[in-house]
Amino acid sequence: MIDLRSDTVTKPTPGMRRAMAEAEVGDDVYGEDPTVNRLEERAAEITGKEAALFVPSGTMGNQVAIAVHTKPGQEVILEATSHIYNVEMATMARFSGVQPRVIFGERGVFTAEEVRRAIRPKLYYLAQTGLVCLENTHNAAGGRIWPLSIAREILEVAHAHGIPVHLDGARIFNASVATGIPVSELVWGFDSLMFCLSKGLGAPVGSVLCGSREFIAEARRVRKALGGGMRQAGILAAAGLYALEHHIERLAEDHENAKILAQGLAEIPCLSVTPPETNIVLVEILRGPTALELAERLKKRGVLVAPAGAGTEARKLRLVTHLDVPREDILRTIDLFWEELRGV
Ligand code: TLP
Repeated sequence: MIDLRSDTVTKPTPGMRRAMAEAEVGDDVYGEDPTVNRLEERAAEITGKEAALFVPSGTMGNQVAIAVHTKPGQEVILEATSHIYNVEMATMARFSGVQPRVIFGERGVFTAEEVRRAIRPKLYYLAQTGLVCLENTHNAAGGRIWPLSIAREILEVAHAHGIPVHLDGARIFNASVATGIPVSELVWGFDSLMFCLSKGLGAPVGSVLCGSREFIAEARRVRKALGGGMRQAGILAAAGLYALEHHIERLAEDHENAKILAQGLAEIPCLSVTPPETNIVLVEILRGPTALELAERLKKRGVLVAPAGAGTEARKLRLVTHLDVPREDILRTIDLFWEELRGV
């Protein structure tokens, strides 16, 4: 099977498995797992933040950040198609008692002026803005890179109002490799960020939350309260450390493959393809089969793709390139699309 549903499907490489098997471990709830400690130190170093915390998933990283930054009854400003708002099961309401205040961005990106307008005036009878969240790269916008200058303007506006800003940086390494801008620069000024080890970086499990020492100390408490205190987690952290050492630069191959895939599919008359900036290709099916039907047909031919958006009539597919999809599989996928859609 050629699995293009997500970069979350990557399996640990032999080298990564060896690193996991050989990891030195201890009880991380006591702070005694040397490999987890090393991963957290390395993550802090790469992102230029004071401290970091290994968490089981991106969702937990984001939600712990929201819980630490906000108070119940506040609002969180974020984009309408962001992962935190759209795909995290209203967890901010469930666990933090806050409500989203959504801005409809232009392909996932909103402006500092829109943020300024969405910030609530300091009136005692209004919900107060507790946090602003951005997402880089923006998943639903097809792996779009947040323009750094706009991010910096938003940081300035939010901070001028005393409001912290969290970055869902699940794929921040894709943004860094694609732009050549170091991660520490892309996340500069953010009060916290989460990045995923288990997406394009290829680790089996885990994300890292980064921020100030004080923020991470509190995040550690919230992670434990949510059931995210892990014990001999060094086995997983070893995979993360391996990924940070061996799998960052190679993301460029995924980006190149995404471009080739997008160019190939764009030649099929019934498809409209958004040119990818990183490793996510969004394809709209202009006529013929629905996304679900085409995905089913491709599955029978050995290619897995994900219908994007809800509903049986949805007409968008998402294809994500990653470490387990070599160039020949990309070319084969284009051929199979042609075979299914010729004459449509
Ligand atoms: N994204 C997954 C699905 O949930 C859609 C995927 O296949 O892309 N932030 C962003 C931007 C994400 O894309 C994801 C996962 C998360 C957070 C959550 O990470 P996990 O799945 O580890 O909780």
